[in-house]
Amino acid sequence: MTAIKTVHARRVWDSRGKPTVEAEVVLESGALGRAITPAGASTGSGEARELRDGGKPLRGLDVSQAVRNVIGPIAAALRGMDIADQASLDRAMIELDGTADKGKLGGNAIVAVSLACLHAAAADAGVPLWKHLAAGRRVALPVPEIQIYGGGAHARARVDLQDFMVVCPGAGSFAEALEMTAEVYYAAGARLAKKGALQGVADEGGYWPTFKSNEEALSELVRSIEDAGFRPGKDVAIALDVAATQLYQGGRYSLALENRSLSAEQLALMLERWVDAYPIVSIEDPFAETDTEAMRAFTKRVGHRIQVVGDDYFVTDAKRIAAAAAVGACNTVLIKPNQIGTVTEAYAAVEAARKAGYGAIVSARSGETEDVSIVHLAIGWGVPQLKVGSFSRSERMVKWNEGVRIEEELGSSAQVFAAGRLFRRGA
Ligand code: 2PG
Ligand code: MG
Repeated sequence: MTAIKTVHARRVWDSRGKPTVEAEVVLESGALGRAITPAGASTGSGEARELRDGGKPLRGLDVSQAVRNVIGPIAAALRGMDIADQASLDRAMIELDGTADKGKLGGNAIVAVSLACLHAAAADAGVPLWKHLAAGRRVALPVPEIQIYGGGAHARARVDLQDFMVVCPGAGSFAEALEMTAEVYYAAGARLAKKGALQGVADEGGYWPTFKSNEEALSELVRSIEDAGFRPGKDVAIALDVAATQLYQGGRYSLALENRSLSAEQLALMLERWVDAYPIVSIEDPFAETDTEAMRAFTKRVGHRIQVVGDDYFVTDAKRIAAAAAVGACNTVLIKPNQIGTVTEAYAAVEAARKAGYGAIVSARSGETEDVSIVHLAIGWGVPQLKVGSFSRSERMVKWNEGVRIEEELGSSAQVFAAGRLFRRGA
């Protein structure tokens, strides 16, 4: 056994310039693990609670109490414990916190320590984190889901839908998927600039467009795929994150850009029409986190043709996944460690998805850093897809580049890249 010697934390800054928690775990062997907590903008109400200081400085967003909670009570509880026993480490923090939403110590304090422990265990074993998690199993690179236009809470709702993304069913490798996406990203930027509709980039590095309707984003994305020399749907397909919890007001879905509000049924019909008309292979959070009936009905209608992904709807909670599976709501789960707060619980969500026969996507948050843990989690846990935002800004590129390195290291020992199998659409 290797025991934990010290647990330390400090305030660092995320990609929106907001304070966040970095944790560092040092072992008796001298091995070190470090991790930084990310932050969402379109958050589910069931997420582990971020502890922020409130008050005037830094608009209330400082994390000094969360940092003190790591340096004080969390460090005292974990000191001397076995780094190889992640479940016990996480359980110790959950019990020390004692609340349902981790709000006493802060989900942002706990998840940084949980991930830092995992990194320390891998460092102690002298292997990269993905390898430590894979424990001898053959692994594959995840299929990237990459944003081209950003909207919703990441671009002041300039378009109502949050993420217009691409996946590359025509790619034979992770590296090739990135190369194809780069071509589409450049082509999309060039089209927007020509139209005078390019306002900059949104929080996750996708273009911040001034489209007249949400559907215009879809038709422009199809043209961008063609401009880049690819066949829409065959080589490169579209994935959406509606992030519909953000649009939900008084039981209806508000599309502010188009000045209209839709019932769940009308929204379902619109999305279904889009699935017919555009090469869409995945839709995330098509309805609000509380709208199980709409999720269930929509999955029944289109779930055999496309991925229906739950993000705010599941908040990486194994119990919610099992409950949704029992009624047939969604068929794929987004996995974000900071939504649930510990590595052990995030992995339980991966297992719950597997048990339900659901797909899974490990995902970054809109507020990110240079931390690359999620790339290793996706590979080591055998999760077949990875969502990291767009193809610009280094807090995104650092993760894509980490995947490039791991794919190179794996060489021919990697399992087959699954993009074609996952996303080749008959229609
Ligand atoms: C999402 C994420 C990432 P946020 O909704 O899937 O795109 O956004 O981190 O703001 O919740
Ligand atoms: Mg989402």
